[in-house]
Amino acid sequence: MRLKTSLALALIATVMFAFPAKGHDLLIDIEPASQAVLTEGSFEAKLTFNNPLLVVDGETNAELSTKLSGSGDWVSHEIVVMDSVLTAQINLSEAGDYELRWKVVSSDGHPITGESAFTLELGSSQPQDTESPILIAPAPIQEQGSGDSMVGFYIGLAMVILGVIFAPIGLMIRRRARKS
Ligand SMILES: [Cu+2]
Repeated sequence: MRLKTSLALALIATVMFAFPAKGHDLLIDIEPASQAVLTEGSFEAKLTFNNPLLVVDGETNAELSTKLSGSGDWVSHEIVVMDSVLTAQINLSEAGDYELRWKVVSSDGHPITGESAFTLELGSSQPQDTESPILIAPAPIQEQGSGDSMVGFYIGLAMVILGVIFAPIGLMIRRRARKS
């Protein structure tokens, strides 16, 4: 009975390892483009991935932050994740070279990160605040069904772990039984 269980778990583990690996999702497009020169401090950053990002119960675990070079402070921005697109409304008042850093959870459940850079050039002739920035309220986006797939993912993961732990124990018990 115990042997059957461990064999079943080992089989599940094998199947899980044989079929999943599609690899992490990839960033396929980023706005502003790497090394872009912007003239407006208020803009929308848009990152497009090759797969819908993982959102569990409205929780994206995604982050996007910028840092003015020379200053040590990373500023994180409000983000919205919609399927495979992450958008962030960015409002910067200081000109200069910026680093951009992002983190998302890939559809396979793994966090992936990346960096980019852009330059903000603000003209001194006219104040930048005349144009009202379009603010997008960060509405909680719920992906229906992703919760179910995560439950499946965790059950699968638990089974793999159980299989890894119990399969050798099962074998040991079998060997000992054979010896005695
Ligand atoms: Cu992955």
